[in-house]
Amino acid sequence: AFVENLLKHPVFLSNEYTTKFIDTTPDLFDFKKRRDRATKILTYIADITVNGHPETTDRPRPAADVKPPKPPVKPTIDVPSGTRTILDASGPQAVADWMKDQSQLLITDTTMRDGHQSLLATRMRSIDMINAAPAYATKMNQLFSVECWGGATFDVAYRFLQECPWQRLRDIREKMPNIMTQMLLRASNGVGYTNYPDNVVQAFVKQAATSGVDVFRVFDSLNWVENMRVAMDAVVEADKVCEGTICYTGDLLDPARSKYDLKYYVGMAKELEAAGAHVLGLKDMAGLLKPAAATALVKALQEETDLPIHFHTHDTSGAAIATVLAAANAGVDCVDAAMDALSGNTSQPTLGSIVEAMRGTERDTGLDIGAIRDISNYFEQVRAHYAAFESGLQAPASEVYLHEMPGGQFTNLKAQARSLGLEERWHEVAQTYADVNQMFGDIVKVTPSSKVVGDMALMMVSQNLTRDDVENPKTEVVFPDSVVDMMRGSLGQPPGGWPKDIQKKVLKGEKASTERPGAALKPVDLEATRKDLSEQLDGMDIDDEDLNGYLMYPKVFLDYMGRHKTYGPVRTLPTQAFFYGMKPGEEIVAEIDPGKTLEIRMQAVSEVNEDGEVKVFFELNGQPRTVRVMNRL
Ligand code: BTN
Ligand code: 3PY
Ligand code: ZN
Repeated sequence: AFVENLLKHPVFLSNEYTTKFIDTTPDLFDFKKRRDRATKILTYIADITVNGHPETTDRPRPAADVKPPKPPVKPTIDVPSGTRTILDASGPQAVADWMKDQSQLLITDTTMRDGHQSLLATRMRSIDMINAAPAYATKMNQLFSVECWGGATFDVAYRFLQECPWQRLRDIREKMPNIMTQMLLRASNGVGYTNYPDNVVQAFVKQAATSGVDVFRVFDSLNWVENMRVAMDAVVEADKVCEGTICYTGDLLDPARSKYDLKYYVGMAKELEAAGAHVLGLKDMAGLLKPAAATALVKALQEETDLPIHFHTHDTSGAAIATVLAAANAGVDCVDAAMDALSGNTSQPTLGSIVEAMRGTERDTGLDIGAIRDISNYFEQVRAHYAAFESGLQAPASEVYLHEMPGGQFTNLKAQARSLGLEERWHEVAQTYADVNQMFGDIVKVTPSSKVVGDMALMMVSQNLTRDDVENPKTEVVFPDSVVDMMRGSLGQPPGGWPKDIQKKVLKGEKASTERPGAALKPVDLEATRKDLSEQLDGMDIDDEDLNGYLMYPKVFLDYMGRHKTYGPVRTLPTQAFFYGMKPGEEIVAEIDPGKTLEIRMQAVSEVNEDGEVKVFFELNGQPRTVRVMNRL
């Protein structure tokens, strides 16, 4: 074993060693069986081939003849300049000024974040994004930004996709250096579901900026600007674009929903401007903003603030493009859209169709429809691999104006309802979600407040409770923990505060806080946490990305690291192999380091032996390799 270690030691191989090398290189004596990355990846493939992937078992399968997606061809030209060129040369205020000065309708492509979050349960893998990035860089350089990080993608990457979200960001950034990347940040809730201490939010923003985020869309799930300042200040401090964001809810033109009227939104916009936003985000997460309301709202926001406006919506109703065009005609500076193949329904409106609608007008986007088709055709092939995560949603529906569920929550809640046996009662869930909203005082519903409303609605439907039952002081109700927490003030304050009666019933005498939640949370000792984490991981060096991942999601991160030790860099596998393993005779390539590729050929799978083990025979870069795995079925 010693000689083996010596012969493969990089210093030994480099010939740059002295006679002291053996004495000063203790790892030569490290004979613990450390499996190499190739063996780990083969173990993963063997395991999935034999046992299946837990997330795709019992779900619809991709078509039998599905082909690996062919990345869009990128022209052999130098990477042209894009918005990132402006940010790097002149800073975030220059980006904002430029947005206002130019006349094109700017577009953010959301395919790599909200698009798949809203259509495919956030399951798109990094490799499928990174393969599109060079084509974006060369053919889509007129985009304002590419939203490719934040929201639910952070958690899902570690938890379900067995990949590091930071690496995704760095890889996209490297392959698409000229267009600004964009992330969705839930202000003090970071990319999680609860308030974090201020210094954790600050450290997270700093790291995201360092790893490659250019535009931070910062929102609060109750529209409480007080709870956004820490995150916004950190973005400004990092010299990145701070998009202070209003979440739109209700119906601007309905006098019966006067809580969220023009005055309310203009007031919030002014607060965000005063708080240092470079850009004003208008986030219509459920797709409730109707065309006429968009006209009125965009005009008012433009008259009352000096900020460029960036509009985000969802096509759940099928009417989103009408709203986008109304906003564009009213002078909105930038709009969000998803590549055609990942657009529509609960996702963003269709990028190519917006480009065509604007063509030849004063606000022509300048984007190349041929390039859009190439990239969309690629994503169409990508999407075919994620059949297991499709929601089965058949059509847009005006019911969204009743329930007001965010696009990112809709299919999720529907799946949760299914798992509780409430699928046939979905329309009741939708009505109850609306009732809960009114009972809670008509609040903004977006992660995490939307999850709280969803938890309550599912509880009520499954226990056959109506709003009257819940509000009746004589009825005993066991509220979900998330509801108790929200009424306590842990997510902050909604406009006008919580309705007193329901709050009293939920809290059973416990006192609620009206302070900013972060003010009550002790700062985390970052270096002590790093040390503690290192000890939990056998003394591994913990860099700032890992530390911040752990601070957001301690358990999810540790589970990820544990699996990483067993399975290695599985992010490099093609999606088909990742979710379904391989078939005898099949061959794939995985690039585990730049230029270091594994050519993997699956030869055969043995019968199960009496110990329940299966042997899987591979050829790895031409050499035979056998892996044993347990048959767990
Ligand atoms: C520079 O060269 O310093 C900045 C160039 C920026 C070009 C931007 S990218 C989006 C927009 N659309 C265009 O066609 N050009 C600008
Ligand atoms: C998220 O926070 O993940 C959202 O998409 C909210 O719209
Ligand atoms: Zn959204």
